[in-house]
Amino acid sequence: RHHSVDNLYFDKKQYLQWEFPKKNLKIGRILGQGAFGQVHEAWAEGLDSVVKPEKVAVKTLRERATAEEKEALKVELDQMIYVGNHPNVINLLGACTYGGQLLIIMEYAAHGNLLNYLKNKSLQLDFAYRDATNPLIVTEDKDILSFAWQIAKGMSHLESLKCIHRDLAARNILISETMVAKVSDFGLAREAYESGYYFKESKGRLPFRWMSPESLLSGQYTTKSDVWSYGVVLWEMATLGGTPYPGIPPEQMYEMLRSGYRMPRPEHCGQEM
Ligand code: ACK
Repeated sequence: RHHSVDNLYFDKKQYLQWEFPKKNLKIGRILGQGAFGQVHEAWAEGLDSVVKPEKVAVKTLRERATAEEKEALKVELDQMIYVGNHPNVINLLGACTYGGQLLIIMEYAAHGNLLNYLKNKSLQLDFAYRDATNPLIVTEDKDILSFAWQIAKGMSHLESLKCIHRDLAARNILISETMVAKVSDFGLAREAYESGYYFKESKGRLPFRWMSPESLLSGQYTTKSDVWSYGVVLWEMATLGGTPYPGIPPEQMYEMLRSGYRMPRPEHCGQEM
């Protein structure tokens, strides 16, 4: 009834097409730490016949990674190959698969993740110190409105591929040099095939505040539960990086939602929006 990509194996031929020579890759500093890996900035020489080395992001496993973690990174690469190119999704550029260490080469997002972007904007605007006589309508900000639309387009692309993200949140949206929002982090993503359902079997750390009631209750994920998470992302935008359901402990989330509780309109969100 339900399928996952867990049992996908590497199609060697499909894989060759993405192979990039490791010697043409110059790895730089760590950009961020993921659940089981790390992302470095890097320069790739000869990528797409570009003459000068192109700045890219490279995901690798931490040292002494477990077999499960190795598998998870392979699944992530599978997922990126499957999802293909879209302007609002972090695109795969290549991979190094030889020499026992898997490197995933992806496009570099110069402005980092959306959550940090929002928090910086909040500081710049002196957001917390605004008073009622000088109201600020965050949802009238062109960049923020545009991000909301672009994330929707990226997610719509995933839906068209029957791909469920399962961890959509501002921290998993990256902003490119040219201010394009890109959905990233397919670590948790799963294809749903015909049924449109995915049931999570094992318990990892879960993004409770972004999860729909049915995901919280029974681990059921669909495109519709991604839409719920998208709503929470809109709330993160309207609050310039606030933590959803402030003051509510995660273990009370399900009960609150079940009893009908929903977050109120954020103060700086326009009425119309
Ligand atoms: O904004 P950050 O600190 O920078 O949060 C994430 C972090 O790694 C963990 O995923 C950085 N990161 C990940 N992928 C990319 C990318 N493609 N381009 C730039 N930075 C990235 C990001």
